[in-house]
Amino acid sequence: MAVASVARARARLPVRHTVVMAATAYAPLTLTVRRGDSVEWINKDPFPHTVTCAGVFDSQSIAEGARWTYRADRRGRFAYTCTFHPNMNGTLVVT
Ligand SMILES: [Cu+2]
Repeated sequence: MAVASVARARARLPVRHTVVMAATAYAPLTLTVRRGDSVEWINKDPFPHTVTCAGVFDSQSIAEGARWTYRADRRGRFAYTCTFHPNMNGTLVVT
């Protein structure tokens, strides 16, 4: 009983992180999260963007003012891009 209580107390609740898309850039450029966390991208530009890591995640088009959330269930270092703006790049690190 006592051991189970300690384990529960040490369990970490998932965290929700935010990446802003503005001026055709992701901020922060690199975000490190723990597996199980969520990341929400918010588009503050007046045109659409995507959050795309081939074979891992793809938001499809995120309209002006819209948001997209990814639950980071897979560990690794994921370079992603916007399919509309190939020089718009970011990295999600899931530990
Ligand atoms: Cu874009």
